[in-house]
Amino acid sequence: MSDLLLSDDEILLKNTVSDYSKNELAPRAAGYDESALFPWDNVSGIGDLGLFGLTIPEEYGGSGGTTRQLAIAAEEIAKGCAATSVVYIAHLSLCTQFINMFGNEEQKRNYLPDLASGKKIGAFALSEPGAGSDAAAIKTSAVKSNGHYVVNGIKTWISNAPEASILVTLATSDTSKKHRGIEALIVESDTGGIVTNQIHGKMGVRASTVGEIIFDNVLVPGKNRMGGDEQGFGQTMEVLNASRISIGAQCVGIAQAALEAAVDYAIHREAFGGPLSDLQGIQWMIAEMATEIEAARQLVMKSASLRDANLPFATEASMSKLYASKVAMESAHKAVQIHGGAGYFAPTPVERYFRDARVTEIYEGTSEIQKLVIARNILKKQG
Ligand code: COS
Repeated sequence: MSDLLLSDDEILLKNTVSDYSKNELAPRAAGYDESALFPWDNVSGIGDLGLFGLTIPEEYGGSGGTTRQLAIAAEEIAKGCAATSVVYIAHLSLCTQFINMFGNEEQKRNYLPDLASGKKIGAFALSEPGAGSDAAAIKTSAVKSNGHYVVNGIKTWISNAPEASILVTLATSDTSKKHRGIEALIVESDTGGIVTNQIHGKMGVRASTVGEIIFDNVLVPGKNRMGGDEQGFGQTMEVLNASRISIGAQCVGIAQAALEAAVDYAIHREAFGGPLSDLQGIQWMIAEMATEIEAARQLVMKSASLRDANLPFATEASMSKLYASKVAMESAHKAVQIHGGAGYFAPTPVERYFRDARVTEIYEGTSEIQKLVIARNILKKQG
């Protein structure tokens, strides 16, 4: 990112997170990829840097930062360890931000400080076996009874679920109302009736643990519902709109790591009597990667700036995620190509970047859902 476009505070943040990512996250990334264990030491380091509370107001234990700052931190974390950036984004951009955006004063005071410090891990429980892209089709039920909601159902592919203490959970009080019957509940994961099973076998971002959560007659206090009755779907859309900026930034981080690995390899690998970097075919790939990464970064920062300025940003956020995930995938693809046979094997990081990038076209709204959001917004404006 050109320093001309960042404020002094943003440059300081970028340099701080970049140093931490290079010195601490990157050296551990291959080990975490192999073990697929939750990266507790990375989480603790990110907590020490105060990054879990970046966009949370100071009165609730955060640092009151901007969406731009979050994008800068997410990119730098992802550059060192994409899996850790998934943990970070699921925790902050989805769970913690949901409570920050839609919780009442009591809910914020109760839950935000421990989330903003990283003392407690948060997760966002939306997807179900029968409801992924079609979020309004969730079946997990929340039935009002004696001041509580009785929650029953199954959530799946929930990032951070095995470690999370706080679950922002979407459940329906009336399936016939579709998206108009959905409640957003703050659920403590040690409540009776909750069983979490880790799901193994991920292609990439393997240290970002994922789980299935089974709710069996779970009693959630009525006061833990956010906003008014049945407002959960609109709230979810707003949280996802904002979080797609963080995912765009994560994609830029993965792509940048792939570019840097490819450049390093091209300079040091000899072929046809000189370094690979002398070959025009390699130079063109590097030029394309660098150009597309910079374009993706600027799109991410534009969406973040719009959000910080309280201007409509949902179209640009979906564009950021759509484009940056494509750039992450294509940059990782080119980085493997530049490495040739070596790039297909684990000792080079590029095969990991290739696997890590793939999910960015799927989670927090597939590329097809981003296109749907973008097209609907454009058509609505001109309709
Ligand atoms: N931002 C704000 N509001 C939105 C919105 C968006 N991006 N998309 C839809 N809405 C609102 C609509 O304005 C409508 O509001 P009203 O009830 O006031 O009219 C409501 O939500 C329902 O919208 P719509 O009829 O378009 O719903 P659909 O079911 O056709 O489509 C999509 C909704 C597909 C956009 C939604 O289900 C979605 O985003 N799916 C992806 C979910 C996802 O990202 N999952 C990843 C798991 S979380 S890691």
